[in-house]
Amino acid sequence: MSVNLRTVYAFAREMYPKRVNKDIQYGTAGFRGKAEDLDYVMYRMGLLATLRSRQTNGQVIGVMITASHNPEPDNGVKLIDPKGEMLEPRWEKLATDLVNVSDSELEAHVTKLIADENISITQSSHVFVGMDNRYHSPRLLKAVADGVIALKGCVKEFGILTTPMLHYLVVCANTRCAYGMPTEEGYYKKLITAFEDLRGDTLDNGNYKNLLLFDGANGVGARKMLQFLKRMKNSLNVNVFNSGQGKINHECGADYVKVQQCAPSGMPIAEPNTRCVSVDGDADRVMYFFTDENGVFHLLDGDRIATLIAGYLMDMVKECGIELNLGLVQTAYANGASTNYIVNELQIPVSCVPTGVKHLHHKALDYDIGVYFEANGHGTIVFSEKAKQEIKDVAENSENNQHKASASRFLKIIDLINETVGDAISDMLLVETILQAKGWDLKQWLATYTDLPNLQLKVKVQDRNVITTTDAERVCVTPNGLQDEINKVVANYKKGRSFVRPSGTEDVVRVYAEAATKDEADRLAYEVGVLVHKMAGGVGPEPVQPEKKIIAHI
Ligand code: 16G
Ligand code: MG
Repeated sequence: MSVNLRTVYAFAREMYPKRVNKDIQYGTAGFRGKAEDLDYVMYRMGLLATLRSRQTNGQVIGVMITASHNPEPDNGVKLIDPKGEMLEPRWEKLATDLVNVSDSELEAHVTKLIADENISITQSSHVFVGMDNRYHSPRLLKAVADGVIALKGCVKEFGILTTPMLHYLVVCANTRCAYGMPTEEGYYKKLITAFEDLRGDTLDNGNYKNLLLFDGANGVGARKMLQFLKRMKNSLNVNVFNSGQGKINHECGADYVKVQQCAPSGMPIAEPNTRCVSVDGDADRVMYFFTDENGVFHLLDGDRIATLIAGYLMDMVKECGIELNLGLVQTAYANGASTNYIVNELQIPVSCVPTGVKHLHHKALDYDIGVYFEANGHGTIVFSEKAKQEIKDVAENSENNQHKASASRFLKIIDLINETVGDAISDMLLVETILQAKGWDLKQWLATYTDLPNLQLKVKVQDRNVITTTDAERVCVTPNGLQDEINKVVANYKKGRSFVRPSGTEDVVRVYAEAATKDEADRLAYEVGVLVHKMAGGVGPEPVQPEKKIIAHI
């Protein structure tokens, strides 16, 4: 097979010209921006995915078109590596370079990339493409597909998918179906079978009631939840809201609920204490919440979900009569109270890593059972082959009937989990399973520990990269002296903790602060915000004093 690279240039010039001169960067969430500026980016990511597939001996690479929790006019693209992981960092850099060359340099650039990476152009290549339900996604999907075709690669379009579904499909295809069938039906079947087996016939249990209000963020999560319900035997009573009539993520979805600390629009006022759940626009984040009888809103975020799951899996390991090393991975954003609870009450080891799914996922692989969650609701659990094998052995061969039964249940739990990446629907089905098993309502879950009050601020600076950090972003290295000043301020607050880091998705520096009371957390965030503004080249006004009402931003 020969590939005429002139078609690469011809397509670019005729159909996907680069009209944007500003350089862009493949960040933690791939490329994101206004949809009308992204056609050339998509086309070039089609090229890159094809080359990555060839470089990995023809394994399937995923390309997801979504801007996740961003507003409707935005879109974006993320590449998925063969094992279902985020694109390797070295290739992120290649993606950035490829997107920023001019149209006339493109052909030569691709030729050089092929030579540098030693890519065999005769190697077959496979690219799976999925998209969210934004109205511009189909146009952008076509651009990705044309990129693949320009390099004579093989493209399979799956249409509208959640991001985690595409991760699942990539892994299934690359493991020759060992992880499941590489089809949308295969995905539903795997999760629903496990969930319904675990759920049994008695749906209500203790304070656990079989009713859930689901906020689909007007995104793909809503559509796919409805597909789940069509295929389920009434095992979970879900009322779906924000199912696509409104704008994606507009006053709804997991990010809105977390940042605004309030219930989304588009949902009825439910009976007090009704269990509610929100997912984000591409359904890879999940948040639980409820409003109590006094009208007070309560959020159960990624930290809570992580503690619930880790505690439950720890018990399951014991019930199987085996020993496995289970650990939890968090970021600096995890509430200090959740970390205390995990370490001191649950006695589970915790690691802290920099923000971004790839860091959490990678660290979680160090454990036999690695639970990872960001406070924003993105997370999952990964099991080592050893863990799976030991549980399977007990399920098949143990002479202790209790161990055997627990291990069989454990295997179903593993099937219910989308190990490839955080999956809002799979996580939700797991939380439902655990709450049902414990007979808990959300109040009981909330009572496990009390969050420390906290606040996040963003500070605009000339160049956010002047802030560099170490120790999983908890310590600021530059500008010189900033960390010392932060330490001095933090020392004045009971249970005070604060850190600053440059955002990977926005042109701002983020400030996080927590302390014993809400007022103190607000004041600490403000004081650290002012330090950043002063010492890191702040532009625009200083952060506003808490007395003048700070609005929380994440
Ligand atoms: C991206 C990351 C998410 C992280 C967030 C932080 C992935 C797939 N997503 O959405 O994990 O929490 O960025 O944003 O890695 P920030 O750098 O702007 O704070
Ligand atoms: Mg998302």
